[in-house]
Order: sequence, then C-alpha cells, then structure tokens
Amino acid sequence: EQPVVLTDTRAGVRTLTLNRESRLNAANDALLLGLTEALQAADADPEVRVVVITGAGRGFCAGQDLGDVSGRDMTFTEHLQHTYNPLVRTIRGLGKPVITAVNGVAAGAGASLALAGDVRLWARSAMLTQVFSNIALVPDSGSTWFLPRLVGYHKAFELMALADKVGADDALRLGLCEAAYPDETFREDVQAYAERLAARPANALRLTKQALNAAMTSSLDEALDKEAELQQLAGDHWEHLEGVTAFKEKRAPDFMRR
Ligand code: T3D
Repeated sequence: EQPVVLTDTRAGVRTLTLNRESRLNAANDALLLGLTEALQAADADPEVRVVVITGAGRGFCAGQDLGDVSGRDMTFTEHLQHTYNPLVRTIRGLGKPVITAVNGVAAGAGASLALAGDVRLWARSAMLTQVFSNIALVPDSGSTWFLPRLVGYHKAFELMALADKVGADDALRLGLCEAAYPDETFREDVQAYAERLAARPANALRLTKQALNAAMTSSLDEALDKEAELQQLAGDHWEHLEGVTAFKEKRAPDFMRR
C-alpha cells in the first residue's frame, strides 16, 4: 500500500505530498500524524533547507475525512489536540520555511493547512473553502487565527458563514497566497521558488520566522526587544560575515556552504 505522505528531496527542498488522491487528500489520523512526523524529520535533517507541503492529484486537502469521524473513540476536542493542533504548531514552529503548494481544492482543515505555510503558492485552478459551516462545525486548525489577520474580521466571518469558494484571483487580491502559477508548470514553479528560498541564509530565515511569529501576538515594545535579542544570534553567525564580505567583494554571497 502507498504511504499517505510521500517524501522527496531535491536541491535542499523536501517535498511532502499528501497522498489520498481518491478522496482529494482528506485527512485521516495516519495522514495528520505522518505529516507532523515528516515535518519534524525535515527540521532535524541538515540536508533540508525548505519544506514544501502539497497534494497528489487534483486536490490539496479536503479537510477531515468524514468517513473517519463516526465511531471514533475521541471527543472533538481530544481529536484536535491529538492531530491537527500539533501539526499547525509544528509548521509554525519549524526552524525552516514551509511552503504550502496548493495544487487544488483546500477545504475545511485543508484550508487552514493552506494558510499555515510561511509562503503560500497556488495553482491557477486551486480553490479554498471554509466548508466547516456546511457540516455545522466551527473553523479549526488555526483558521480563526489566520484568516481574520489576513482579510479582517468581516470578510473572515463571511467566508466562514457562507463557505464561499475563493479562487486564485480572489486569493491573490485577499492576500491568501503569494503567487498563482499555471497548472501545467505548477510543480516546477514551486520547486524553482523553493530553491530560491533554499539559497537564502538559513539561520537568518529561521530567526526571522521566530521573530515574526512572536510579533504576531506581541506589543511593539516586545517586538523591539525580540529583534534586539535575535539580531545578536544572527550577527554572531558565519552567514552574516559571509553576507558582508560578499558585499564588499562585489560578489554574490554563498549561504549554502557547509
Ligand atoms: O476532529 C475533527 O474531526 C474535527 C475536525 C474538522 C476539520 C474539518 O476539516 S471539517 C470539514 C471536513 N471537510 C468537508 O466537509 C469537505 C467535504 N468535501 C467537499 O465539500 C467537496 O468534496 C470539495 C468542495 C472539497 C470538493 O468538491 P468536488 O466536487 O471537487 O469533489 P467531490 O466529487 O465532492 O469529491 C471527490 C471524492 O472525494 C468524492 O468521493 P467519490 O464520490 O468519488 O467516491 C468525495 O466523497 C471524496 N471526498 C471529498 N472530501 C472528502 C471526501 N471523502 C471524505 N472526507 C472528505 N472530507
């Protein structure tokens, strides 16, 4: 049987592909726990500089597999705390950039996953829908946190209440993705973007991610203190010396050397 999360590494880019194609990669526990584990493994692997999460086939992720809910031996609260919440925390806490490469429909918790990446790249035919209210649930897996910060309270409420489908043009306009690429070249375009990111200074990006995530819930005062603390860690790293030396020598910096 095929694994529910496929792993591939090329040029410092680890691609994790959700692999339940016939169900638009709807999430069962094996997929959620497997993805979290694969992210942790990518974090620990020095060969990996950037992680991409994408879906096999025509879907990105259709959210919770609705075939798996009834007869479950966990409450909703327990289930979220056991599966989705550690996944979202792992993405945001990962010391490496995570790209969510939204190749197709992202629904429910799949929409939350699409929003959780540090960089969100869409195929033109991708679509996001906050389907939770279709089955009379509340948005979870971080959507109540991510979406209003991106589109404001009122648009978030509308998208959640009506479960409207957001296509690539609207996603670009609303700030739900950084770029939308033609379906035909999507996988190569994502790899090229990821390789650009992989060539950037890994330590500085790790600290930048840490600073931004802290600032999302902090005051300006706290953010200034955090910047001052993390700048020391960046400034003491060889990458900084390489960047400054390259600038003075009028050459491109090499942040990928060991
Ligand atoms: O702890 C907890 O459990 C709470 C957590 C909740 C988190 C959530 O994510 S709640 C939301 C769960 N997701 C949904 O409600 C989405 C249900 N799916 C849809 O609304 C539609 O399938 C889509 C809008 C995503 C896509 O529509 P479309 O027309 O492109 O495709 P389709 O024909 O509906 O789906 C294709 C197949 O995938 C189909 O199977 P079939 O008929 O070919 O055998 C469909 O049943 C299956 N599928 C799609 N989504 C799910 C699914 N199977 C199981 N679970 C799904 N979520």
